[in-house]
Amino acid sequence: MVRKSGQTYNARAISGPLGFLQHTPHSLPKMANETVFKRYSGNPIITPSAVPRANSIHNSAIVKFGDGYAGVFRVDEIDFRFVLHVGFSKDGINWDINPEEIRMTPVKPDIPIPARTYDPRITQIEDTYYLTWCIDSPQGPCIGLGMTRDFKEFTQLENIMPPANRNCVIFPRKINGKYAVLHRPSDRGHTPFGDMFYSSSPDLNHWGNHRFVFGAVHGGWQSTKIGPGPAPIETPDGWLLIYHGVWTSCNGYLYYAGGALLDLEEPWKVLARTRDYLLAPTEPYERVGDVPNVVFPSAAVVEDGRIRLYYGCADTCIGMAEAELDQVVRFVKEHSM
Ligand code: BMA
Repeated sequence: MVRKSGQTYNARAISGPLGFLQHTPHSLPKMANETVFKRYSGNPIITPSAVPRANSIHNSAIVKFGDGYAGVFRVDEIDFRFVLHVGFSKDGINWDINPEEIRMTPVKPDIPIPARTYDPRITQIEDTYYLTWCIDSPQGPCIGLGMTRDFKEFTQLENIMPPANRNCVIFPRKINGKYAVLHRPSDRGHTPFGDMFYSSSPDLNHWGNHRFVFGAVHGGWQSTKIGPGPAPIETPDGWLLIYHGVWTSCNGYLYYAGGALLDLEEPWKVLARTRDYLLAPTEPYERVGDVPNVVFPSAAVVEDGRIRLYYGCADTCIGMAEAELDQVVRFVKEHSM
């Protein structure tokens, strides 16, 4: 079966338990110790072949949109410009990615249009989709803010965070009457540290009320740094946050996905946080790529009580894993440190 995006090896189509089409590769045994999240058998779902000038496509944002899905994709091009592309899908698996990069219209003429942009997250608040992403500015990485209602016209607002900050995601509703974000201050390089902070704003422009949320933990998969992943998911047990944790081995960084539950009204209060990871780089497409041994969770779509987690694989392509939302919440509580 020929797929528009993604898979290049031979695949057989079968009906999945949810009616999704699943593709079972013939030859690759699963390497993973999977707990709650199960990888989609046709992973990786999007590869650089989906975009004409892509060297890699990874760490991207996906949301429900209309009767399908929309996404903003990190594309590192063959001249190593990092740009964002919009894409659409009927089923969340097969994607049409626009070959042209997104050109945003700034609300003020002096908002700098960045040359290198990466790691977008999208949050829907009412009928508007807010985009946060990392901008490589001459003074270091900082966080940009954009908005769209239709994924055709994008408006660029004032940057949310000055340098140096590399990860930021907006909560899907106001908390105590204010917009709220989780973000991760960093340095100008590959940042061998990093803790997560909460900030809020009355207008998406002025940010304050900064609170420490949680940080790296000595020893293990989240010992070097952590950073927020997809927009937090509201549950009766708190905000479910899927985040990345990094371990420094003798051979460099490895990226994992973990989960936390944060207080609904005071999200800087951590109710639970996994000591066991949710996902580790174990599959060949997660182990081998431009940056080996990376799973980088960046989007979560919840439908009918199930989460589809989209994640960057080895800074090269995009994978997807699924789980029941209540099982993820239970796992985070039962495997909390
Ligand atoms: C982070 C970002 C990500 C990247 C990750 C792993 O600091 O640059 O874009 O995926 O490192 O390489």
